[in-house]
Amino acid sequence: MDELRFPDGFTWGLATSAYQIEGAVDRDGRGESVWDRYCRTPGKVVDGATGDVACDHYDRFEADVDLLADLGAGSYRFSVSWARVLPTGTGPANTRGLDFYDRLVDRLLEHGIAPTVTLNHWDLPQALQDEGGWTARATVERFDEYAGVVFARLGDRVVRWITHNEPWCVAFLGYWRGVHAPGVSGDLVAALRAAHHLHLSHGRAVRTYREQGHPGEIGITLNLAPHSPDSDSDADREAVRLSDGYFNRWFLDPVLRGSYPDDMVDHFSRLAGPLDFVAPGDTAEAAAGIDFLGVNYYQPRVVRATPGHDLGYEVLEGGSGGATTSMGWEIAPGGLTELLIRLAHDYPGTPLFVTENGVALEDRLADDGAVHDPVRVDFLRNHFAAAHRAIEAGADLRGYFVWSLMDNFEWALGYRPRFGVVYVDFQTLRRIPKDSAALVRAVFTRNAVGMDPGGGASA
Ligand code: IFM
Repeated sequence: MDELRFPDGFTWGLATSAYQIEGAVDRDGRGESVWDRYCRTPGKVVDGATGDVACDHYDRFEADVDLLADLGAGSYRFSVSWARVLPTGTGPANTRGLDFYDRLVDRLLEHGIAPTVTLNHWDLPQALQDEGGWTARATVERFDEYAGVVFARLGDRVVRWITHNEPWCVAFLGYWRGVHAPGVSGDLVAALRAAHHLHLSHGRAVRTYREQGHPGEIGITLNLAPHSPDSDSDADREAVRLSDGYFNRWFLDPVLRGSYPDDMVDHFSRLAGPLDFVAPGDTAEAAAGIDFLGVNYYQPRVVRATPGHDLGYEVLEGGSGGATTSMGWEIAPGGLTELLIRLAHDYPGTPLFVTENGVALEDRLADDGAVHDPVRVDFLRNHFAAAHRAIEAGADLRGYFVWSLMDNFEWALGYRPRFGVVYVDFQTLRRIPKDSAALVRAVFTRNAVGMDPGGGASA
């Protein structure tokens, strides 16, 4: 077979997030976010990079929407900056901040591109962090307030909402490992508390959305990964159970089943003490009934039992030793098929979207003025095909968003990893579509991916 056709109505799109592309951090009344503060903390971000300018999308959004249209995107996934809308995280809305997203939504719709909007892609207002951030239960109310303001302004036109992006990263990288904002290190209880408040706030925001009565749909995006043991030993298989519980089930179960997994409650209670921040009824609220689950897939996790490690196991860098990206992530399209089939099996009845998938490479502007990224072309084609295999196996996959529309601020790694299908020259901010942009255009416009190995960017 040399062409894989996707179901009619399948959604194809590209994704970004506010702090990674907007810049304009001090414009039109925007408040400080935890990432502004983290970037200014010496030693936290490679090269001391910040999102102050990023891709200057705030001033260039019209041309960026033209680019999306040129790529044939049916939808665009972007996030709203909480600190633009509520500069201190609460109180009166900043109209000028909301106006920006209003213009962006209208511009997308003029081009026939459906807006998919994430409310929390990590940039919590710093004023709320000063009150404890996601470890404070009051932040649940603040998120619900923020969500309600944004729904009220954009809800008539946004077709798809995502409450949180990758709460695992917010909770465990931000409040335990300290490698993301707000940079809290060594406190597992804080991370578990943060995760719980993210779940609860998700449920509250879903309820608010329903109460406001908008026409679109709402879900959450989780970063998920299939797992395998490094060896057949009982210890490595046990490590897989724990790592899957920590990375996948701790986030899937509350929002889709209304409870935390028993084995992981035992495990975390042994490591961190009683989970007394979980009040009766909380997990039922978290499972507010979503319309879809967003899945961000980048690589599988290969796990080895490691006595003495703080979790009792470690995840092997580079996975099983195959090809890797410039960030050292294993390239494994089969993992996407496995993950989607597992979700369809373990959490039946939930429509799925791949809300992020992509690859960081060291792209360069060539002498011919183009950016040739054959590894990304192959990567995307093989992952699209992997998604197609999952659909054939019964997964209810409704859409696929490529990360990312353009090179951008890759958090603590600064601007070195390039994920875009559009190259950004960070000196001039010029956008140059890479070869992979041609593949994306061909696949998006034909709703099919060609698997002819010599086919390059052909659909
Ligand atoms: O850039 C990030 C994005 O913000 C969240 N998901 C993973 C991407 C690549 O690391």
